[in-house]
Amino acid sequence: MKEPGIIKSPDTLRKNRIPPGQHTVGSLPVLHHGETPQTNSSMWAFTIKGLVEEEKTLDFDEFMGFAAARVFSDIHCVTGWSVLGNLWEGVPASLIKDLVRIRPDAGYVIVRSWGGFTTNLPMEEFFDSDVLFAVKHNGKILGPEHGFPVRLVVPRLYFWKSAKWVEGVEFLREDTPGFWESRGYHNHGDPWKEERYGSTENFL
Ligand SMILES: Nc1nc2c(c(=O)[nH]1)N[C@H]1C(S)=C(S)[C@@H](COP(=O)(O)O)O[C@H]1N2
Ligand SMILES: [Mo]
Repeated sequence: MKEPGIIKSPDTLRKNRIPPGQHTVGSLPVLHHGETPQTNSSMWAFTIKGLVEEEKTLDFDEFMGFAAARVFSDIHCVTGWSVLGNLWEGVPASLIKDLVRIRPDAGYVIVRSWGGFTTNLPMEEFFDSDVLFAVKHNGKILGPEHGFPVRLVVPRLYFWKSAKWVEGVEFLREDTPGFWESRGYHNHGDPWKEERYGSTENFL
């Protein structure tokens, strides 16, 4: 099969690629809340639900049949480290538009991961051309600690939006804060605007 062309996330074309308050590190740290799940691809399924005409669940082989995106991106963790120049391979988020009919009143997406982790995005940003469900990082299958078998990658926002061990997406009318977003992190998370932490209104 022909390799897909590489989509360069727009932030990798900046002259200065390091956002304010960040420093670069050489290799990708491991960071998450809770334990690394012992998942495998035969147990894995991906569900698209919420404001869609018909909910849909795909198994790993069905999902992988759509793997046709390569994205070059930088990573910025809200805790301060950045990793420049990552190559991701997987399924473009925009493919979901071909798999289900999204209702016109949908405006937001919540991404759900194994173990209950969630993160929220405006639908428009979820469908940006550089957002993908990655199965490979720098040419290698994801390690268990980095989200195997499938993780989301949202290159233009802080890395907490890049949910590991992702199991589905839900389309919503109202924006609904995810795991970190309801624990004090910014609802949006643009590293170039230093949208690190939210207003106190976000704290329960
Ligand atoms: N399921 C899940 N995904 C997650 C997290 C998490 O706690 N659970 N943490 C996020 C945060 S804060 C970061 S910085 C990145 C770290 O990814 P890495 O361990 O592959 O470097 O995963 C993100 N995705
Ligand atoms: Mo993070």
